[in-house]
Amino acid sequence: MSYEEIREQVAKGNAPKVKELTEAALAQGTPPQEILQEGLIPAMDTVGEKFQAGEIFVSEMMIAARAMYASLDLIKPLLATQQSVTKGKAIVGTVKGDLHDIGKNLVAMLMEGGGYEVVDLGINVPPSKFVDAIREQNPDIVLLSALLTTTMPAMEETIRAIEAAGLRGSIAIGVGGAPVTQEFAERIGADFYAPDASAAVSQANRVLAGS
Ligand code: B12
Repeated sequence: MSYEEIREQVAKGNAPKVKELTEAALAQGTPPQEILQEGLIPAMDTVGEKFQAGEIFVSEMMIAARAMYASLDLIKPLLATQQSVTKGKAIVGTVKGDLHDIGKNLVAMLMEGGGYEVVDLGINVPPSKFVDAIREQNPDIVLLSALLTTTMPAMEETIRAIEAAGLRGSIAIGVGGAPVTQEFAERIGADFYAPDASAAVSQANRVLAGS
């Protein structure tokens, strides 16, 4: 098993092969975190770039994503049990109007792998649902994902709703997704932005450590 092989098979969308390679890697004692970081995430990055360049269609992108999930399904339970003490609780969700969840799921997964307890609210999450979840779950961090320029304003709406509910002080808010930038994050009053899932974990660590 090599990571290159996993990346190639994810990009090709060969779910049974990806599952087989993941099983073999795990049987050899490969850390699940590494399969995610070295195999799945770079594979999906490449697929996204190819799509943007017009080299592949959405259908091929979706088939690649399905292959990625064939591996993620095996890795996820292992990531969650690796850590015995949690660093904190995070709520994640894709904002209102937005149905993209591949990136959000990767962030959720790496946060779990990084020692956080994660509550995933799913896609198309209205501001009121984030507010209710914060009341119920009492998280340390709230992570908002958006993949469309037209749903970026829903991130700001969500932050304003959290403020209006008087809950802003107790949590750190992180934002991300392909169209989101550091500058946008600052403008809407988020605590941090990260360009990818592993940076999301280090930013969460940094913000919670108060540095
Ligand atoms: C897959 C996909 C879809 C799938 C989504 C399936 C799913 N379950 O997610 C489907 C086919 C449903 C879809 C639909 C649409 N899509 Co689409 N889609 C994509 C595509 C090809 C890939 C997105 C993706 O998953 N990338 C891979 C992941 C791993 O990357 P990522 O999401 O960016 O996440 C990473 C980082 O951004 C970051 N991150 C993500 N979230 C967060 C959150 C936090 C807090 C942090 C810190 C970090 C972070 O970490 C992640 C991992 O490293 C992109 C093109 C692209 N190259 O981005 C278009 C794209 C996003 N879609 C687009 C459009 C226009 C649409 C539609 C409107 C199409 C239509 N006309 O119907 C609909 C909208 C539906 C809706 N209401 O949401 C446009 C958006 C244009 C724009 N600027 O707004 C894009 C850019 C394509 C394009 N070039 O035109 N889409």
